[in-house]
Amino acid sequence: MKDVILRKLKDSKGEFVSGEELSSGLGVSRTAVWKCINELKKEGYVIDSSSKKGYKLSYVPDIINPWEIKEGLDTETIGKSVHCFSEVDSTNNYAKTLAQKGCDDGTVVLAERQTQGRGRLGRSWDSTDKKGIWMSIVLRPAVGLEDVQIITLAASVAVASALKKAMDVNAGIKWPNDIVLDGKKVCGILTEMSMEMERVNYLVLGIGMNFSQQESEFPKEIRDRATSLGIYLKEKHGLDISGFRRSHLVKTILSELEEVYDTIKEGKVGVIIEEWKKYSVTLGKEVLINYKEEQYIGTAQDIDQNGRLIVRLSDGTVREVLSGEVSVRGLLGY
Ligand code: BTX
Repeated sequence: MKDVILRKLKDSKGEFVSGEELSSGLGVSRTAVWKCINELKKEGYVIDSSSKKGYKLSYVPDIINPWEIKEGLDTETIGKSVHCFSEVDSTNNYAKTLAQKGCDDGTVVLAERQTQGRGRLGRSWDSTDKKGIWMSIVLRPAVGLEDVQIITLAASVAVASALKKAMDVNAGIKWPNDIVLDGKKVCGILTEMSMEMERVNYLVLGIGMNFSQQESEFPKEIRDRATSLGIYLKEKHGLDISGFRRSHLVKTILSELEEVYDTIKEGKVGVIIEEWKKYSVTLGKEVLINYKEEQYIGTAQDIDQNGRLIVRLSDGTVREVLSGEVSVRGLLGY
């Protein structure tokens, strides 16, 4: 019922809607409407009440809930089912539980805060309350293990392209899928999967986007490497992040993700690779590769059709590097 009331208030575009109209339209009492209005107010919506005129929505907060995400979402698969929480341990964990229970392809899980946000290779992901987009998407592509890396690269293309479309931000991609702004990480992507008979049963794409943190809100040890859209927009363009909505960026990411997902389903992997290269800040750069006990320096030359990074070492040998097993660091920042 809350979503219907919100819809009506939004549709009235800043005009009052009478309590009578809301209650008769919904077939509920005016007290029930009043209770809903109070719940919306508690969530941060600013709603003016007048005993004569009714209710008027005057401010929509930057909150993550299924109504804000689904409103105007132009996708067919991704985001048809959206689960939002104020707190979870990790949205990837929750998404995995849903996937194991058989949820639909494209199911989305979002949380305002993660208590145990995870990065790759067992690392942790700082997920401050209401300051970022902590989101996981369940995908059920009909592919084998060899295509998983491409899907991960495609996700980073979708995020970079969404940043451009929604916020006019030019982000780069550090192989395989860190999204960076001026050499600092603004977003990380963690792909986890379940395999069955050598086919992908499901994938969980975890996307962590720093939105409005101040520098002091990042843990000390990552301050020199992490940034948020808020820090970047302020420094670069003198813009305040409060003029942007996380929900708008989420919708744009989901829409871009559906586009690259469709491209992969059509078998056009080359298109994804070319797009990825446009955003790459790794290719052509010297990189330091950490693989188990081994460390080597080389030049990142290309990525192949499976998304492996092609690195030429100083002695001329060429190595194909798969993500997941290595850490790659640019010698000059990212
Ligand atoms: P990663 O292993 O590439 O990055 C993790 C490393 O990045 C950490 O070791 C730390 O140095 C640094 N770091 C930690 N938190 C942040 C942050 N907020 N911003 C910038 N740098 C940071 C990248 O892993 C993949 C991260 C995926 C996160 C999403 S959030 C939704 C989903 N749920 C979940 O538990 N993980 C994913």
